[in-house]
Amino acid sequence: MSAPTASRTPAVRFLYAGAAALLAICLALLAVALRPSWSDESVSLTGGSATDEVTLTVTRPRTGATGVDVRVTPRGGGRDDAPAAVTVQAVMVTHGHATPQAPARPRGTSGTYSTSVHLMMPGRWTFRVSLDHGSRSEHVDFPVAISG
Ligand SMILES: [Cu+2]
Repeated sequence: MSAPTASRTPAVRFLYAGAAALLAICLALLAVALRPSWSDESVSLTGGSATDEVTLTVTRPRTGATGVDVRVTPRGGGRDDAPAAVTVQAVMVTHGHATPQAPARPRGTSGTYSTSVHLMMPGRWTFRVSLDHGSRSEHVDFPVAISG
């Protein structure tokens, strides 16, 4: 009988306000959690071999064409040891497909190279960076999640 008036008590209003605040926090957290799946933010990963530190940047980690930047830093510190040629290939091992090996062209800054690849589908790709040092060559693999 007294339910309508009881639901207007300050305590109940306080609970509603609390629930609304909690819902707002949940939605905010969900937005943050889901953000990478639709953002075009570039992805950078650093790996390397015994002689080179390699940083790979995928400028647009989505299906389609994306720019790929490679930065090579010889661990010895010597600039003379820069690779003669750098190529990038994206491989989807589980599906058995791969992009052609794309030669990366040197850019203005020493040790930086750029190219682009075309990714046919979303999923987990491996970006294989090959460094040709003439007498020896090395590969560094970077796993990158690509969204649709
Ligand atoms: Cu695939």
